[in-house]
Amino acid sequence: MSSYIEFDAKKVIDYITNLGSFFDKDASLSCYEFGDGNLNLVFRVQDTQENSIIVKQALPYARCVGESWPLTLDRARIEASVLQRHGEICPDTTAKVLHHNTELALTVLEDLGHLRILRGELNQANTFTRLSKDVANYLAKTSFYHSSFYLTPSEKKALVTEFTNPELCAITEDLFFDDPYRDAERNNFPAALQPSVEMLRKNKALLVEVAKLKAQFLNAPETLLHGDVHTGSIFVDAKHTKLIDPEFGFFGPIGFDLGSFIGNLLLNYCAQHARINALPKRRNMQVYLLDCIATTLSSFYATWLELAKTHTRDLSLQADGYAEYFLTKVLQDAVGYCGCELIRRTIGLAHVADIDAIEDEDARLAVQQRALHLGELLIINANKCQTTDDVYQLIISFVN
Ligand code: SR1
Ligand code: MG
Repeated sequence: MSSYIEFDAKKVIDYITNLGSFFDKDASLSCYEFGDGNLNLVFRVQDTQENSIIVKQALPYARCVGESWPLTLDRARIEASVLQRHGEICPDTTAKVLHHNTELALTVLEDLGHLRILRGELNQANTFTRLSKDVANYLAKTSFYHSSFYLTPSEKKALVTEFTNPELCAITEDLFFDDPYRDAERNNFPAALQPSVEMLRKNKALLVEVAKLKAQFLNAPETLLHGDVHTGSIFVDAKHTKLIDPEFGFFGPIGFDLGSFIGNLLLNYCAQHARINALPKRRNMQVYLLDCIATTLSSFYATWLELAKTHTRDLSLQADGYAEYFLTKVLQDAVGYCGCELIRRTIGLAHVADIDAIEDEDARLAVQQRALHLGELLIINANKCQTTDDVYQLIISFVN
């Protein structure tokens, strides 16, 4: 029988005290819950000497909707295991797991409270020079070392089983690929956007491309993905970039995480049209975001190709030209998933503060129209891209 119970601040303190691992024996501990995400409880436990840890517990339902949306606790095991595996490859860019209890769906993590959540920072027009290189390095290395280029077929198959994550994948399958393209109860957009949404749904070429992207998501266990690389899953400061929250992790298409990240940068790009009135300042921020996208693409590609040339263990996949062929498909997938992210964050269930916090209704609507249209254009043109430069040129030809 499961020993799961939902924790409150007092139970967290008792649990951490019993573990006896993180604070002095006689430390006076305080704890508060501050989670504002869609799914989990998040507590900070601290002593009086400025030592602190994070305790994250999965609830048996989606927090943002309530008990009417039951959700597997297994996501906590997946999240801790992805963090551990990705952390072995990229310790500097992955939040550190200090302890995990699968029965309680509870994970103790390093406290990253000295850093800031990237989404909030971009919304304040704060920029980070390391961001794109760090994220590209994380995405390239974690995806290469969990791919068939590096793992033996039997190692990979065992991991695909270990990281089977059907309930969380189902959320993405529905919210990312289905709901936005039909009348779904969970969709969320203003009535004034209805004509644009209807136009989008009538675009048959778009629906075929979305079907291909969904099929790829369902059928291509290329690597162990983070599964939810949005700008709320990244802590930053001038010297650090740390990825958190890979509870949607599973073996899926490599382009998915890359596309999600770029999609979130583009959501911010669209939002800046309404967030910053002064033109030079707005342009500077938007140029920064485009630079970030260019660097993420080129750095991801260069790192992956170098790893493929020097560390591919599968004999057939070492064939001259195969890595380049494979990466072209990854880039095309990324552009498509990027477009899907723009669309689902605009009209689906889960939005972004970048857009939703724009107070002026008309300005917000204009941004939503931009994001929707950009998403559509990227999806239907994704397959024209052969190189990272093609992807960048495609993006800058559609943003303005
Ligand atoms: C019910 S979960 C909604 C969204 O939040 C997560 O961060 C994922 O992006 C998911 O699609
Ligand atoms: Mg999350």
